[in-house]
Amino acid sequence: DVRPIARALLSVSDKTGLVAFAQRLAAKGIELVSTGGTRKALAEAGLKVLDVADLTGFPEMMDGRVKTLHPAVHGGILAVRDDAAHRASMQEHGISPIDLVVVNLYPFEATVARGAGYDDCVENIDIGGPAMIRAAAKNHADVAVIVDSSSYETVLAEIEEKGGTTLATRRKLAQLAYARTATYDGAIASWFAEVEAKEAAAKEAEAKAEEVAAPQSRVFGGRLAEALRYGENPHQQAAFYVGGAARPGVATARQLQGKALSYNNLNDTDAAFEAVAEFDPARAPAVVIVKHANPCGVAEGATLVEAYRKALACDPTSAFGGIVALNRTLDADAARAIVEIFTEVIVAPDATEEAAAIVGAKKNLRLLVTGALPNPRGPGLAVKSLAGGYLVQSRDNAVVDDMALKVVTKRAPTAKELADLAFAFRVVKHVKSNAIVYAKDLATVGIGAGQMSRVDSARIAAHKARDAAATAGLAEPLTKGSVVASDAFFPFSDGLITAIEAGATAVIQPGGSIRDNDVIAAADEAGIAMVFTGVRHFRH
Ligand code: 93A
Repeated sequence: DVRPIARALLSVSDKTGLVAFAQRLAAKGIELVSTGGTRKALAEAGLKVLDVADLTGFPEMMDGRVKTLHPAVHGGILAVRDDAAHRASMQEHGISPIDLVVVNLYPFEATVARGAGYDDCVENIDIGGPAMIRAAAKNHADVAVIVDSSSYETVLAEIEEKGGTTLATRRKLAQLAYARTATYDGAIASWFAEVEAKEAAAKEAEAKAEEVAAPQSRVFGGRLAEALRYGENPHQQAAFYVGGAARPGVATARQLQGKALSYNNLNDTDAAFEAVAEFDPARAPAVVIVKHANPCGVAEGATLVEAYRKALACDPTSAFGGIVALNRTLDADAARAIVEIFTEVIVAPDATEEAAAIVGAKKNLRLLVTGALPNPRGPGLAVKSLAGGYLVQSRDNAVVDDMALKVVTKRAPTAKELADLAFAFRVVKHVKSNAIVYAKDLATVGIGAGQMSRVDSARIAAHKARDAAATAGLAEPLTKGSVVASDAFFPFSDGLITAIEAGATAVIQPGGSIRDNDVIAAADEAGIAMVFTGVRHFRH
């Protein structure tokens, strides 16, 4: 039952061990036939090898989809050698027997595994290869089939020792062959199922998102930008709609890297970028770090990296896992500093190639570029839903530089205090009410947000500043010698007194309380300077 081998057909995608194997076949006087790439590899190694096209009289065609699918190939594999009628057919049609088929398939599984696109996966479904493998395995009585380079040695050994392959070996090879084509087709079927499941899930998410946001889009227009995985909490459905006047920011940003943004990421990134847009990039580089939609550090600096370090120093504990917004093109120095701690999102008008590469080393960190900064004075609508309806208002586009500041105390602020006061008031606009912001040297040093009582916000901000000082190993709290901003008037002097106790030397606030006189008297008594803006910055 030893079958000699006169001709071998080799057609392999994985060319591991191919040349050495073919050399030993050729040494036994076996004629080699190959498809394009395999033939090229063998010819380059100096082997004499026929082209399948020489057998079929057809060139490879249709991007290689049809190369071996021809009677000259399949007749040569399938013909039963001791059947006279089969031999007559070969004779009649000029078909020569193929005694060894060596085929490994287009790398479908690897193509799917590397996340290739749909068309790429489809193109890697091998048709001619499995056809030859199954044909040769069927005709194992006469033909040997190899589907994996791990079988090369066994077959060579038999050829070299016995002058051909034994039936036992050919049966074993046939078994391996069908196992391989079964696994291969299994992988293809699984892939189709996976594609279908993914499409169904995406459709379902989109439908849910449509349902959630349909009333909103009816009222405000806009188009569905993205069905989000969930809302503020995992049990809430959510969608991101964009529309209305184009304003550079989250809605127009290009995401250069990182996984998809969540509902909370989008909300926080918007808050951070709107806040940093208050800082004119022509004046100085500025950085805002946001956590839960509130700034936890804001600073201007001589460079972006300096601004970032100053902003981070305000509340390094809260900055962990935060959103960092910059008012200028992200540069390499700033990028290096930002990636030192865990950050969720970086958003900037642009990023240098080097900076993008540094951020690129952190796979999950998202980098968004917006192309521009929005105009803080620009118009726009702010929308809030309530049970059974919506509240709509024009956005808060008041800017401290446009306000007529009124000194109400005996002492007027110094130039340095005045710069810090304007800075603090710029920040306080972006802090949830009640908002208290301590600032020094154009950096926040304490931020109190979202308290029901203003005096609590003043206390919390001072308390956080003490913590930050302790972390940094400083003897004095950072609020010492700072200025303080309040988003709305102090209704009583207690809030102001708390700020004075924390070390503030100047105050900026809207004014307008019926007890303004008490508050002014408390300021004068402490010798601190106070200015009224006449403009309130509530944000709830
Ligand atoms: O596109 S195919 O399904 N059509 C064919 O007729 C065919 N014949 C062999 N793929 C076909 N093959 C496959 O080409 C083999 O299974 C092997 O994986 C590959 C080898 O091509 P090359 O020799 O050009 O590298």
